[in-house]
Amino acid sequence: MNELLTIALSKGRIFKETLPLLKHAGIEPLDDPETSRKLILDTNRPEVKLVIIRATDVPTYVQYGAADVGVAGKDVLMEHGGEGLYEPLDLNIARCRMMVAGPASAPAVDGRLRIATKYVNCARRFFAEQGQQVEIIKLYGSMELAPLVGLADRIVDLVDTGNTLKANGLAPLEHMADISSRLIVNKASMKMKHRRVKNFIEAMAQAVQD
Ligand code: PRT
Ligand code: MG
Repeated sequence: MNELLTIALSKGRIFKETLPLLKHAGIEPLDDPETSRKLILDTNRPEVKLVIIRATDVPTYVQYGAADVGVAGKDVLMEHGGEGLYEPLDLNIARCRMMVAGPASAPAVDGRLRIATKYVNCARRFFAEQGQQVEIIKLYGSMELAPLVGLADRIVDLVDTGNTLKANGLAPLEHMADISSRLIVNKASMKMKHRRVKNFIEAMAQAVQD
């Protein structure tokens, strides 16, 4: 008998970059999430399902066992905290850096810096370690806009090519973390479906190597 394995994935770059790894592991979705409205996708393997959710929700689904495994950016995992999860494998995809950025001609700010970000926990931790007093403003997107309109002195955001920063007159100021996507596993699934989950991790590890 084959146990069901549910894999949580987000649309966009994580889905696109995970697809070849899944294929290498013998798993191919029967629908394309970019065109299908289905949130649960069947695969060529009857016992393997994909659930398609927002990137920031992936750790939550896996933490509560709504999915056995998932793929999430290290940024999302650092912000979530990783409770209830194992993180057995770096998939080496969707790579970028988490950085502090600000106006290219960064004016010195006296007093508390205002930091706009969706990564409030990461930002709080980082500036606390630096002994720097900051005020953090939570945003859900377009962080690059905040310094341009006087909402914040700096942002904490992901940077890949740096083109988005540059196009908005911003520059990277401090490197916080190297980011890539990780395979995450629900702790109960790791015990209860041990062989199934272990086989999947090994197949994905092999796919990353090849
Ligand atoms: O977009 P949506 O709000 O639905 O969700 P999301 O932004 O969480 O998902 P998605 O698919 O955009 O990102 C998923 C994951 O991809 C992130 O959690 C990261 O782990 C990873 N990743 C890798 C990136 C980037 N590279 C990246 N460059 N995520 C976002 N960006 C953005 C960045 O925020 C900035 O706006 O791209 C812009 C910078 O790119 P450059 O090349 O101009 O520097
Ligand atoms: Mg995005």
